[in-house]
Amino acid sequence: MPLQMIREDITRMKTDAIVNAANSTLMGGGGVDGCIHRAAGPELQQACSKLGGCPTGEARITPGFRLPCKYIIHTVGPVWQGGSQGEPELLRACYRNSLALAAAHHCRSIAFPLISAGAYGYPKRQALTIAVETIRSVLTRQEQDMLVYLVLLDTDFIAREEPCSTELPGFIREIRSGRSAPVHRNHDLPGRYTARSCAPCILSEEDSFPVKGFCASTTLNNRLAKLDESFSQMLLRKIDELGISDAACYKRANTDRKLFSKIRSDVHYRPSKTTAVAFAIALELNRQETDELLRKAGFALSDSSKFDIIIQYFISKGNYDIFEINEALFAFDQPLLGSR
Ligand code: AR6
Repeated sequence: MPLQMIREDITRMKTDAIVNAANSTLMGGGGVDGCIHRAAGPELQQACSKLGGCPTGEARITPGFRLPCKYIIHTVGPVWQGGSQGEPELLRACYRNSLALAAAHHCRSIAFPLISAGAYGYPKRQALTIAVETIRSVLTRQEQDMLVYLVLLDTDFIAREEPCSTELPGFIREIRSGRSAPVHRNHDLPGRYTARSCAPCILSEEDSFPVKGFCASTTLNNRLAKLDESFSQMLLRKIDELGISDAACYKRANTDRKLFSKIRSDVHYRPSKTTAVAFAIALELNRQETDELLRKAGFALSDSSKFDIIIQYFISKGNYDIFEINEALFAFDQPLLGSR
């Protein structure tokens, strides 16, 4: 049950369920509630009027009507009153109860807005932390796989208030200007372009034989017969060494069972770069091991991409919290780690 953040109007989400930040009458209002009622059509208000309201922290469900989702889950967030009136617990209850209702209706995907972070005045950074922590605690416990989206319209506050935000832009700039070299650089690459290695290789008749029209040397065939450990082999070896379960690993990687089964059953599985990095983070690999795992999937971390630098930054800090990393990637408009 992975968690992804996305910039989108929630009414456009094609998930099984979307969540509405409603008020306790459930009869519609402004903000995301207004958008959802307008897009779903008047049938939604008729359905809501039969529900008899909803107390703060609880959740109710209706069909999606004219929206692309099957269900709308209506939850009522707390009004921010300074934080000492039980607001955090009520906000957590909104996410927990909405996820439980979605699971009870066999939803495989759900999209949340940032509940209470608009008209109800909850400080956005705190609301985001509660959302991420609560969703992640449910997803680590839940057996059933569900894809959870956190839909954020205004994302400036993440870049402004992110703990890493003061350091990360500097880190990116320093690497770009070459002023700092915080990452291990491999200087001992074999001298592939020496005169000797460039000399043409003349094969004798016995040395070569045709493979599908191509004449491969025995040396090449020997090399091909002795392929190094693959990405999936290294991943599974590391899981064994750490003594963690497959499920613990794919959850830490923000991916799901389906993807992991593919990797497990295909020794030559070629992951996307975000998946390969997600597993390096899940296994808490150091920089050298991360490079090794990525190389096996045909990738590298360079100093020329924001994505790569953000990953390097978190690894150099020993911070393997995939959700924090994703918040930073999201704030810098980079692809997120894990499944989507
Ligand atoms: N898609 C995604 N997120 C949105 C959208 C959208 N279309 N529109 C707004 N947001 P709010 P609350 C974000 O005020 O604070 C209503 O009147 C918005 O940027 O909708 O829980 C209800 O009837 C913000 O981050 O909900 C209640 O009376 C977040 O959704 C009251 O407001 C929540 O903002 C509920 O207030």
